[in-house]
Amino acid sequence: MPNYYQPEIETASREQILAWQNERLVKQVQHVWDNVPYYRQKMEEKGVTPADIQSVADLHKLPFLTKADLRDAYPYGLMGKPKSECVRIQSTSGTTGRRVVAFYTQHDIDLWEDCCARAIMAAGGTKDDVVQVAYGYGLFTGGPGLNGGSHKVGCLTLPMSSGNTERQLQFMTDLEATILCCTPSYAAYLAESIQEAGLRDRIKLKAGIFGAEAWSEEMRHDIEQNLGIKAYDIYGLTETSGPGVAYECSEQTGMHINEDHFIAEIIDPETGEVLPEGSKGELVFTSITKEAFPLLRYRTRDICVLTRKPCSCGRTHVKMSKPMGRSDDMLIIKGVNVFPSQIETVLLEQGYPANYQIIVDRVNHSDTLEVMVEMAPDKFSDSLAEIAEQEKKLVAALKTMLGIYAKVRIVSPKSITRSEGKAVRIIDKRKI
Ligand code: DLL
Repeated sequence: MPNYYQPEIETASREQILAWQNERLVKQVQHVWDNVPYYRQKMEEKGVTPADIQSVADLHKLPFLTKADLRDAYPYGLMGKPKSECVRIQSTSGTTGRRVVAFYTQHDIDLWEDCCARAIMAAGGTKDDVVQVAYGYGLFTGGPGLNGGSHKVGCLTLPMSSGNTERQLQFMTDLEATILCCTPSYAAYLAESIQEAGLRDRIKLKAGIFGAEAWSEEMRHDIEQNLGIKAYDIYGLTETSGPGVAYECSEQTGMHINEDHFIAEIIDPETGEVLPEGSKGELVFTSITKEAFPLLRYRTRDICVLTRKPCSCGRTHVKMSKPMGRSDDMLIIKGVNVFPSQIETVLLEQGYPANYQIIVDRVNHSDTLEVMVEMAPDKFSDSLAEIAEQEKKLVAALKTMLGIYAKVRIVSPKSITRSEGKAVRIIDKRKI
């Protein structure tokens, strides 16, 4: 069984990584120029030809691609290989506009699964593990990606998909799953259900690989405590193949980006200017090995920071911070920028569970912000005065974090709908 910790790649020198990137980028730009008329036209409009791109240092000359381009080119306009050479599509879980559809050749699937296998190895996975994949299967990339990675590592793979919590717990206990893969919100829900069913002693999990949505350090801490595991972050998006673009190692201080497949840049989301290492900005990816959906300079809308500080795990690939929000998820409330992650941090710091909803509305031409959160089990009270006191404390903590007033409503445990996939946390009625 091959070992998917690939030291010659994952701990390669900076010079070696750059050499791979330079060579692959030049090849990829030519491939796109020859096979993707939509992007070729964008290059021509900017007066750029493949001859202008000789190395990563020239990357900034290329035009950006955005989600709007993906929608314009829907469904086949950005395909880099004929349909006859593609074997799979996956699609985003987006709820508005046209779905984003991504294509894969068998080569693309192999590379994608390699990336997921690296993530599983980095979380301590070996062929002796039993991996419960509780991400959705089907069009969503979570299930198929981790499933393929788990096979490559040689783990016994439980392709559960999301939902049916009772069955998840039965398989988790009977088959003694050791690694759980799902969204962090579903992991929190599973932890809650395990507690309620009194199954904690029968759980053999040692690690979880959680991603696909924003989750705070506080939420990580809670999940780790409640399940008795180490919880690793994993990042990716359908447009770049799916999960496994970046993943955490034992240091848990950010996710290593698979730089032999993707070149990452951080840009100013307003001006598009490339920012130096350590700056906070929008993450942009260029895929340098994908054939069927070879996106160049794709703007993710995710806001984060890149760092090349040496990592204790020995991996040399650049690390991205947890996304601090999406530039298009950022709420502007009364003119103030509010990231949902800031609200989550306050709630968890104050000992509330990660079951909350943020409701934004406009009343009499003025924005309103309301945070609904479930009562913490250890703060349970049926005294209205006591609840009002708790709400007052939260209002003050949110004001300190956000700089604006948020109405707080503490509701009874379990009254906010649980999510089996990505959680729906924001209801912005101003858009409705
Ligand atoms: O969510 C792929 C994935 C599946 C990643 C399973 C990890 C695990 P999309 O549905 O296309 O793909 O959504 C991509 O989700 O741009 C981020 O905004 C968000 N996202 C993904 N991973 C993380 C993470 C999958 N670890 C969008 N932390 C991305 C925060 C994440 N946000």
